[in-house]
Amino acid sequence: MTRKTCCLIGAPVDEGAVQRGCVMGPDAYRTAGLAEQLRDLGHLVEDRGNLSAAPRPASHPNAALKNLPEIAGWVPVLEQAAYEAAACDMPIFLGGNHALSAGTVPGVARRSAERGQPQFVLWLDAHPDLHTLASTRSGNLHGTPLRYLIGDPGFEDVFPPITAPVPEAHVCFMGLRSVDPAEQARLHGSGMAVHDMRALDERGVSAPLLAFLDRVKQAGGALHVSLDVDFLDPAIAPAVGTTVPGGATFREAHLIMELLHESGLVTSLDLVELNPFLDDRGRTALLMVDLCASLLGRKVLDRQTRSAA
Ligand code: 4U7
Ligand code: MN
Ligand code: MN
Ligand code: MN
Repeated sequence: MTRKTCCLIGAPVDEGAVQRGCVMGPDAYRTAGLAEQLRDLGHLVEDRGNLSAAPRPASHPNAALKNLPEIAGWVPVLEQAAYEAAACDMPIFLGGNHALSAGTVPGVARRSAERGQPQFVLWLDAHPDLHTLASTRSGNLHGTPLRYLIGDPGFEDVFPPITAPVPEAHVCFMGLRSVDPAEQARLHGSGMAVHDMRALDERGVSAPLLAFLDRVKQAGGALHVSLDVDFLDPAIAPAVGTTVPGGATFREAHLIMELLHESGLVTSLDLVELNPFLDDRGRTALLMVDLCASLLGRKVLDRQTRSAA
């Protein structure tokens, strides 16, 4: 197995979600043994500690928006940190709520653009997070990062202009099961690959994922994976503010990680939305660490042994 340098970057973004507590996410992953698991797999692990950001003055006519100055402060800090971390084989951003991807994805995409590599994004989530600042009804900014990172208008003067927007045709969603009307309107007729839970029920996870991975490979692309805890069924992953029933099972999620590992295409990863305050004896943190280990090469049997058996 190829040994990688994995860089852990804590992004304790708490503002922007329904419920406070994601601030504890990075430390919960550390407590759950993320670094140790990755080292056991033979990787080098550099824990770069946690980032912090001061709020920046920001305003917008949508009165529902919550914590706009806090997130406006986080986004450029995360973008720069992600750009720097992308020099590492495998930057792993430990959230923090999903608003952080408005910084991490543009940051890694800027690095990919410099390398001449097209950037792709796999969004594993119950939600598409495709609101603009104007369309969000809840005002929770963790529902907006994807819309910003594909370079759509509506974020001017709040978040920085994006150097390397991810083309919408390079985005793949898996696990959707809660989509607001404004998001549905943006998805309709877009070039984004949309695999909602129904599609996964009908086709399984492997065919849609392999089709997307093939496109990434053909393009010589870099692949960022953004894993929202609520992608998983709340019965196995209760530590999240936005539980939606009918999520991915333990095996569906692991199979995705195993296929991602085998593809060798993943270049960066967000682990987002873990709210340790809502966890049950650490089980969600442990499951997320387990999934991360599968993405980085843990398997029960190697291929040859499996097929010979
Ligand atoms: B997450 C929601 F209305 N769409 O805008 C909203 F359903 O990062 C949820 O995926 C957003 O957890 C969820 O508040 C954001 C809601
Ligand atoms: Mn999300
Ligand atoms: Mn979600
Ligand atoms: Mn959420």
